[in-house]
Amino acid sequence: MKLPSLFLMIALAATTAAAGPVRIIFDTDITGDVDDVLALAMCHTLADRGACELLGVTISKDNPLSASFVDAQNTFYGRPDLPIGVTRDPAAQKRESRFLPLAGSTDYPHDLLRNDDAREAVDLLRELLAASPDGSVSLVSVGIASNLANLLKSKGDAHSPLDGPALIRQKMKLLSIMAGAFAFTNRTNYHLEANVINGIAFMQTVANQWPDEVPVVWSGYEIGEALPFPRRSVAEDFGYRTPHLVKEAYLLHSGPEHDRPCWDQSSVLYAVYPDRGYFGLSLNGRVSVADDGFTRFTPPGKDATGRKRDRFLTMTAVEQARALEAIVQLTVQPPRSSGD
Ligand SMILES: [Ca+2]
Repeated sequence: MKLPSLFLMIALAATTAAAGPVRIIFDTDITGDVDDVLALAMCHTLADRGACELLGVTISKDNPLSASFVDAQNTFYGRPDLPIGVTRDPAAQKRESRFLPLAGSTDYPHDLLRNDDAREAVDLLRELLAASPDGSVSLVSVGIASNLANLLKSKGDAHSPLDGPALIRQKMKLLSIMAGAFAFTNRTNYHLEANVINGIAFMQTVANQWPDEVPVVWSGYEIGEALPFPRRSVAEDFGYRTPHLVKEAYLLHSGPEHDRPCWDQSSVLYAVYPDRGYFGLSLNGRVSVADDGFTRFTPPGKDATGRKRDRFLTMTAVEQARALEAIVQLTVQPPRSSGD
């Protein structure tokens, strides 16, 4: 009995060490579309519930109000000191926003007011990864891939002697990325998705250079498109606080008569609850990004490299209903600090 028990204890200890709350970094292009705001709300809720640890937020597009808005939202959700990094890559898309000016409202006090005062995104990513246990970090990417590409190109520094790919290989367990399209959607089987076409070279760098050892799960356009956030929840479920930053942002972007698809929220939900039956997964294979931005999935056996790093999300009708309701409830849940 003694020997099997010891083995069991060691096995359990190993499982427990790997099974703590997933450590999340949220990489967002929070500018044009509002699903990033709802996805960030979900990240805070999931952290409030102890389902994940939220390490920081990095921003992949260029708008002078992006860091200030994210700090306002983090403060609103009780995390005023959550680190924020912004891209300073001149090739990153500049983008106007209907809702980022809310950062200037006195309704949402916070102390990071200028992007210049935020961290540089790749420096922050490297610091957060270097300080994390091996194999513990899931990166949720819901915008263009400027920060991911620049992380891949990064060299050893004060945070870690490892270069980008080696640091990713050592510290990360998953890349959960909203990008591309992997089914007939938007009336075509050749949908060119925004997170790819607004920075094709960045996404090609990720597809070509991301380490084989760290799985990549792609949420294609078709997944979020099938998850419409209900306008009734926007109207009725944020009433615990007035005004409400998420509700105001949603209404400024989409108005009251639109059910905005939950593209970005799908990648958050999968990263934190990969095995709860919200989504199915394709076979393991390989995603490549063509020069026009089309994402092509090649199944195993048909890929000359034989590499199996990539899968994409699928959804049955049952999974769709469960995923949407989970996303809605995680988005509208009041912050833990609410009512203090
Ligand atoms: Ca986005």
